[in-house]
Amino acid sequence: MKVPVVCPYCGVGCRLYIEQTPSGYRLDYADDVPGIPNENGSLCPKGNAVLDLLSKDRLRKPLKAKEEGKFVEVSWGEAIKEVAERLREIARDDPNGLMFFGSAKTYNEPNYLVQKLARMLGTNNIDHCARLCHSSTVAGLKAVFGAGAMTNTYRDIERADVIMIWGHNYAETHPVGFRYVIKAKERGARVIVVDPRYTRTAWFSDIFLQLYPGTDIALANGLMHVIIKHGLHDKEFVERRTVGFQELKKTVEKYTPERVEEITGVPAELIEEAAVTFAKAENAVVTWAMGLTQSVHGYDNVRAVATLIAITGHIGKPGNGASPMRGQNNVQGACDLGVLPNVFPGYQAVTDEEKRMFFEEFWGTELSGEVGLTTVEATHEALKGRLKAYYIVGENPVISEANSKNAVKALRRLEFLVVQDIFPTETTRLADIVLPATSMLENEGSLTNTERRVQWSFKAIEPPGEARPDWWIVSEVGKALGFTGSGPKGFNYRSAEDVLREINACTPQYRGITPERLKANLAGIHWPCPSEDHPGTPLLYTERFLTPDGKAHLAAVEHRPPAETPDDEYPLILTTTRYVGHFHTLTMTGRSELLRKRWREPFLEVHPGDARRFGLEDNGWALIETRRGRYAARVKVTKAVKPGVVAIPWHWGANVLTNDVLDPVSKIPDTKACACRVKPVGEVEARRILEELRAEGVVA
Ligand SMILES: Nc1nc2c(c(=O)[nH]1)N[C@H]1C(S)=C(S)[C@@H](COP(=O)(O)OP(=O)(O)OC[C@H]3O[C@@H](n4cnc5c(=O)[nH]c(N)nc54)[C@H](O)[C@@H]3O)O[C@H]1N2
Ligand SMILES: Nc1nc2c(c(=O)[nH]1)N[C@H]1C(S)=C(S)[C@@H](COP(=O)(O)OP(=O)(O)OC[C@H]3O[C@@H](n4cnc5c(=O)[nH]c(N)nc54)[C@H](O)[C@@H]3O)O[C@H]1N2
Ligand code: SF4
Ligand SMILES: [Mo]
Repeated sequence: MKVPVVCPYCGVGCRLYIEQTPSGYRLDYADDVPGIPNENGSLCPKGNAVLDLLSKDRLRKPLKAKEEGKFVEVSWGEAIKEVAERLREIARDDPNGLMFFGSAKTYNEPNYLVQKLARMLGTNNIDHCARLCHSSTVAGLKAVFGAGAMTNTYRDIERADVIMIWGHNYAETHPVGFRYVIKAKERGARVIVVDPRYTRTAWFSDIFLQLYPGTDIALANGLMHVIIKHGLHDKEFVERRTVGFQELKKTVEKYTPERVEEITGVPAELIEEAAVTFAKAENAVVTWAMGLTQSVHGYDNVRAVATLIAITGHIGKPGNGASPMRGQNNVQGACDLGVLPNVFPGYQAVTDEEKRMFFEEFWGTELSGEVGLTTVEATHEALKGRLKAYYIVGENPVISEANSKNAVKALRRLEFLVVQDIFPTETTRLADIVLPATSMLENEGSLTNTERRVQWSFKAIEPPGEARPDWWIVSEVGKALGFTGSGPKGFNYRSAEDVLREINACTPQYRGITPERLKANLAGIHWPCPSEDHPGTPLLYTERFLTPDGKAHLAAVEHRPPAETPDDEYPLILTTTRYVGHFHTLTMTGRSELLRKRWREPFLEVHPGDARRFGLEDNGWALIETRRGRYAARVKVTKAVKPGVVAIPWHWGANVLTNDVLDPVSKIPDTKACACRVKPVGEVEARRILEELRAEGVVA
């Protein structure tokens, strides 16, 4: 029997089938399900390698540390009891001594349960990797449009006449979704790419705006300057559906193409051409990702781009929209279900008395109205000794957090660390208790892709050893903590379906998205879906925005330099990127022999002029240093990067270099621009440096 699952990697949310045969599990393409993002069945290299997750070194039994990194196997009963006792002890003293991490790598149901557990224990200290990712989108879009999600679907991208791709290496990071860009191009659509690197996505561009990292606001303002100067904004839309135009006009007046060229390095004529092309398009979509969001100005970056979309009226109708491409396969769902320090499920603010009273009644306990800590703030607090314990579900901050040496120090300072994962990782190594979870292919549940499409994924594979579903583990901890009330007042669940029914009852956007409906419809349902007879909402804002007055709030924001700019000591800008064949911290793709062979190691991309200046040779080794650390990598001399900029994929541990300075609103760290210096180093020395970092436990 072919079992339908959803790919456990990225936010495109491709479907595939897994079939058990006498010779083992087999992957098959879901080319017979109309309406899904990969209708023709296609998958990318990671999707094609999902069966490698059955790798032999999976976590199979709960583990208890004797000393750092040395574990003994324990029973589930013993592990759960210990976790509950330690959490209870700390919570009794001060619930805000605890920090919880949900996971964009597991289903909606366990995510709902982790935040419920944190909140029932009395703290809103709960967050997840969205903080390092699209937190500036969530905050920035909320300010402009009233809500933080993608406004349209992939089909709208296919229908667009102009697609602007901003700080998003779409072809490598959402490869199957990129098919919609190619289809649009085949129809004659024009593609504008904004990136400091000539990426695989830029190969497909008609207009390429190669800006310096961290200068996005200047560019967006320059585009708006040209549009307003030529009167190409959508006057009727601006009048009827937005507020703040006069102030915006005044602010962008200063951003002449010539001045913007000076700041961004993008030729003035190209700024003119891009602005006119975008504004004149009948239908246009802007997609964006980490190049825009991971900045100390991330919140303002997103507001500037959202404002550009609003003044041209490219929103709220088919073939148009604001498309932040969500990264992890269920990061949208984890945000929707309140794995954030400021909101309950459904983005209901913890500071809103009425919402809090609803959840107090629903869960039957008193709740905190104080906004909790975000991920990187938690690191800073833990370093000061103000946090006592972390419960981490499905994250690997030792490799993924900016300035990772700090993250490791913080984890080592804790009194108690529990990590729930499917593989041993650099983070489980520091844990007191490790809880073995089943992979998403080995249990069932709902998850939400970047288009707000909620899909059900079925259990296709038998889990290894004693690994258990994430929802089961969290509910066992909940019960052991004494939350044994009936219904929503406790953690007595028999299945993921039970949990989804509780989500239906307290999350307005998911009210009509029941397990029965999802199981019967493999293409899923787009939230908001307010009732069981509602078809779901693929396109947002057709009539009004979700701001209190229903209008888009245009943002007039000024360009400011990045947190760190090059100087004599650190003369280059370092940015961090991804490869199509690897996922994040390599815990999953690193176990696929095929992917590992094809994408063997990270390459530092350096412009030929900079290579000459700093004595680097193609395929030789470089030592890269920043104010936070040093790292070694092979060199790729290429004109793909702008002079003055070097780029490296972070999968293997480049976060020893990056800057953990935060955007003041969204609290995202600036992982896309910091100052660095480079020099040649011999292979033996390079490998020694990497070995040293590995021994410290900060690189993969
Ligand atoms: N293969 C693969 N796919 C993935 C992932 C993965 O790890 N591997 N991760 C998933 C996740 S969680 C996410 S969030 C997405 C991320 O998807 P993307 O955001 O597309 O990935 P990145 O390569 O991190 O960054 C995108 C681009 O930003 C550019 N950039 C750097 N600095 C700037 C800047 O200052 N301004 C602008 N405009 N651009 C800049 C970089 O050159 C890079 O090409 O991918 C998802 N898909
Ligand atoms: N320098 C730099 N740093 C970055 C970025 C960047 O562009 N540059 N990007 C940032 C972004 S966008 C993101 S999203 C973060 C990602 O940061 P993380 O979320 O920390 O990275 P992952 O490697 O995806 O970690 C997910 C963990 O979940 C585990 N896992 C997988 N499936 C399951 C499951 O079903 N259950 C459980 N319990 N565990 C599971 C995996 O083995 C893995 O250890 O990194 C951020 N860090
Ligand atoms: S595009 Fe994303 S969801 Fe689709 S197969 Fe690749 S990793 Fe999986
Ligand atoms: Mo992400």
